[in-house]
Amino acid sequence: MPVLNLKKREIECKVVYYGPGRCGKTTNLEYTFKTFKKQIAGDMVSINTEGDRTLFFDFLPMELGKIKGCDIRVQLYTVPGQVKYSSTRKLVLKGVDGVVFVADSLKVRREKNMLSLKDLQMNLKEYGMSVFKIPLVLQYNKRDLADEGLPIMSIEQMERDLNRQLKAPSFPCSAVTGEGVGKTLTECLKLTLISLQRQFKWVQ
Ligand SMILES: Nc1nc2c(ncn2[C@@H]2O[C@H](COP(=O)(O)OP(=O)(O)OP(=O)(O)O)[C@@H](O)[C@H]2O)c(=O)[nH]1
Ligand SMILES: [Mg+2]
Repeated sequence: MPVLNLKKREIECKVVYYGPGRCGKTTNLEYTFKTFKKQIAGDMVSINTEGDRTLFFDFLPMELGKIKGCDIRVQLYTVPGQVKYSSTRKLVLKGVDGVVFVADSLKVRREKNMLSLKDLQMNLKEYGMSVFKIPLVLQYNKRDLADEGLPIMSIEQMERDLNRQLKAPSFPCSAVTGEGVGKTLTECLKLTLISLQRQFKWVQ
């Protein structure tokens, strides 16, 4: 749910990076933090990590300018992808306005991608939301691993596995090189803001 503060003329919304463990959610946020300085409104905060594993969440605040005289603030979050942190994932998803689903292109992660998407669908459902209706973008991450000779899935296969019914915008990406990171986020923000404008169409 976006939060509207009419007194301060501010709209605050939340975008969550979801996906299986080690798919690259935190790396997306780190790249965004390094690269999109103009829109970043504070430090990136990682709450409770163990090595490069997220145990709670990462957080990055952004400011996107104004719509109808209201400042638009977006908070980016990542969930912990490891299966055992199911309740934390659900908690982080609370009040979400837009989702980037990060899938791992490695062939060995195929099943994990599909399970995580199912998990997203279930958690949204428990908050009365639908994966088919929420602003959603899919990211096929780690495309660079093909250059290292590692077996990755084709885009067609990932589309079949994850996007046949959703028909969400999807982007090939490498969160380490940054290729596709900005495009993914921009599309998700665009969809989120369109949905926000619909919800706040009465704001003068
Ligand atoms: N080659 C390559 N490695 C990547 C890419 N994205 C992430 N990684 C690596 O994959 C590992 C896991 O990345 P994270 O960003 O920590 O993954 P995560 O999705 O946040 O994982 P959890 O916090 O456990 O849910 C790290 O070693 C990253 O450097 C990518 O696009 N290409
Ligand atoms: Mg992480």
